[in-house]
Amino acid sequence: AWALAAEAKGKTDYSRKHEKAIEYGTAGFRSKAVDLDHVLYRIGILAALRSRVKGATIGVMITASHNPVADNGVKIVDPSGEMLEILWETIATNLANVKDDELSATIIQIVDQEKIDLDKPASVYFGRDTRPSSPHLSNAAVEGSTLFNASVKDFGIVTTPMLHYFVAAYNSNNEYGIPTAEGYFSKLTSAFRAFREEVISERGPDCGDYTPIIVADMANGVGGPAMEQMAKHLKDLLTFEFFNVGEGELNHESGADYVKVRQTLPKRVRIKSKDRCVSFDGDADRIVYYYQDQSVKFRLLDGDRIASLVAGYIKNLLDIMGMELNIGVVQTAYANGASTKYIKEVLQIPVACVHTGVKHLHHKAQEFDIGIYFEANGHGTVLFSKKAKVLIKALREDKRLAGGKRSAARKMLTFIDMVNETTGDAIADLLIVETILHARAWSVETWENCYTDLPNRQLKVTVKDRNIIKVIDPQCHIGEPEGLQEDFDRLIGLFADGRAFVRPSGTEDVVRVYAEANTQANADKLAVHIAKLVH
Ligand code: 16G
Ligand code: ZN
Repeated sequence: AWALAAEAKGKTDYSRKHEKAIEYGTAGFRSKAVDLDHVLYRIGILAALRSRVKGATIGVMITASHNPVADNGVKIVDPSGEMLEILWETIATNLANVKDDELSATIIQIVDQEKIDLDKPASVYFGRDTRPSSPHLSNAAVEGSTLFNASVKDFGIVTTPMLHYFVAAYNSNNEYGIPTAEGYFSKLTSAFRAFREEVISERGPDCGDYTPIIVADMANGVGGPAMEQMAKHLKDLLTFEFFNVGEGELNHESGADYVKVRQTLPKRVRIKSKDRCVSFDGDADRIVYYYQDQSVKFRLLDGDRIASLVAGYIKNLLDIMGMELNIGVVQTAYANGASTKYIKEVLQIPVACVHTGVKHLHHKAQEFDIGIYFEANGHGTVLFSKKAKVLIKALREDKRLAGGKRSAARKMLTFIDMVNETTGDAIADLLIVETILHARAWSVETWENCYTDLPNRQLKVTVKDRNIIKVIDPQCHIGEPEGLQEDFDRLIGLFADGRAFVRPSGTEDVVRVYAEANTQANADKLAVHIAKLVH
């Protein structure tokens, strides 16, 4: 171990060239790409160690998602495709920040503390996004893993959710799927096709207001090449018109984050009124829908809308099956109040609220038999417990039951094959939404008519130290500075349907403000006043 650790330190290409501290946050390490050489190299080493601790393949994804092209980042994928365990986030942060002189000793310390047997085999899967800095950073990580005798497999440019899938599939001995791009596309698209056939055999080919044409903004990210492959599998069922595929700067004036935050069309996209449009983010783990209505007004259908659509449909299938499963929706404080009300009161499904960050939503969703989670920004998926899967399978096989019930069970099971249960996945989520719209014979407008969003506004405030603000619960009530929450409450009380909160961002040096109220003017006003109180 000492010999390896000494050799690790010796790689001067990957020495630490600056003193900036970096933290393994909710989305892994993120920073300017030029500052990341040593971090990636060290993460490669850490992945090789982690693989031995778990006795399984570990994933390393090089991406900075929706951030500007000059940024980059990395995150580790744990064996069943989930995010890195919290304790190891701290280990990763420490390893990334130690001085070159301390590198060997830190590695030895991890090896000792975690009782790692370096003679055991290790295996690491790599994937990366379309950033120009990604191949170089990927090489750095691969070198780290290779030095520590891991067998490495580099999938090249793939979506983040695909890498999660590969890791989960391989570690499940192919039970979850075949760990190749072809395995991924064929799993999802076969399920999509089977579902359609089930629906058509029941009600005939007429699909009412549903049209199979989708305008797709890929933000010049990994979604472009992946979706083009996916589209080939389904060319008889879905027609795509792609924009921002390999023709401009990544995430620049396009993509899910741009569309959601600015509430406007991405650039370089040409659409007609009522075209159903989607935007992915740079690593294709987020999706939002939108269209332009007759008066050329931009209409957004974000993660909250997807959650409500999916929850409503699943509830419907469960009702047909006569099955009492414990189903729930998980949201954050950013969820539009109207969506929460709709899910609770109209769909009669419980809603849990958790802190921002995918891992919080994912963990909470695991508490339900069927947990549906989406952040308003378009990241989300559906999780099914073992119990749910076993019960639904039993129902499908029960020949005494009425055909309708068994058909609903077949639909649920193909639905499960279509979702990516490891993480939010723009491609899988697109297939889910298209499946439900087709099954319901809905246009994007019918979907939107389920409820009316409360007007809302988001702002950023730059302050000296954003961490002075401490939120004490998922609703983002303020614990410190003392008295600030009372000031907020007085202000919010003056607005009909008013709700507002602030939280320090985990990814930018700003405090984020969110406000909603009965009118856009009031939401704007409330946001501005709240921002002033923070200043
Ligand atoms: C990260 C999170 C995302 C969250 C966002 C909030 C993951 C994989 N991603 O991108 O879930 O919505 O941070 O950013 O956890 P903020 O803290 O800057 O508002
Ligand atoms: Zn992303």
